[in-house]
Amino acid sequence: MLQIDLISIFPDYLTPLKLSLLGKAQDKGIVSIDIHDLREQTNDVHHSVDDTPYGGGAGMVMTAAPWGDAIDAITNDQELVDLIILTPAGKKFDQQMAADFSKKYHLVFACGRYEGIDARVGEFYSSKSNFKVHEVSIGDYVLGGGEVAAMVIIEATTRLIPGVLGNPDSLTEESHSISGNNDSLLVEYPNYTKPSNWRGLEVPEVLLSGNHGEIAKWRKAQAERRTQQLNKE
Ligand code: JB8
Repeated sequence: MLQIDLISIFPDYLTPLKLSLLGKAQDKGIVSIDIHDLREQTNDVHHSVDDTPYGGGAGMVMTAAPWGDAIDAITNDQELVDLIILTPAGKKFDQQMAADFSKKYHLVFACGRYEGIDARVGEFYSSKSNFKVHEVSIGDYVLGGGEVAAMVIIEATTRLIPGVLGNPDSLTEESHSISGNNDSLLVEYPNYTKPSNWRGLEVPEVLLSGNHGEIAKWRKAQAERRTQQLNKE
């Protein structure tokens, strides 16, 4: 069973993880997802989690202490932990990373806000023998915090775990079109369903032919044409 913990100052923002496919996967005991409020690790009256940056500059930085206490509270020294720190400065998330994460035991997501988390949190856990620290970004744009990025990573990762998806054939089909490198991802062929004529637009005749060899050939050609179109310029 894959254990996933998320730490955030906006735990309610992560509640979609309890719904739908992932909610069912949790009911089935395939994954376990727990959401933690960082402010539970503070003792001061204002439940502070941030302070001004050393060296000056705009904005606030999240202090290390509540992060360390939160991570220590949900992990132990006898297990392997992959700590994922969301940051625009991280390694770009891709399908290969999702496949790698889907084989882990315990994923802990640190969802920062403001200007991010004191760099010593990643440094500290990197030096522990049972931890791997991953600084990850979901793309070249800047979000307000790590919560949405963590949900993207969890959705892409958990759907690769046997039993999470309704139809495992779609995974097998996908795996043929994905290389480790997003640049060479072969995009899908176009899909059609009933009716065969919609607002005067017909479904390509070959798909109605029942000729599975010709259909496979046509789909491959379509996927290659679309991939070339997507990657041009
Ligand atoms: C503060 O764009 B992002 C991202 C942005 C963030 C934080 C984490 C991730 C924390 N801003 O991936």
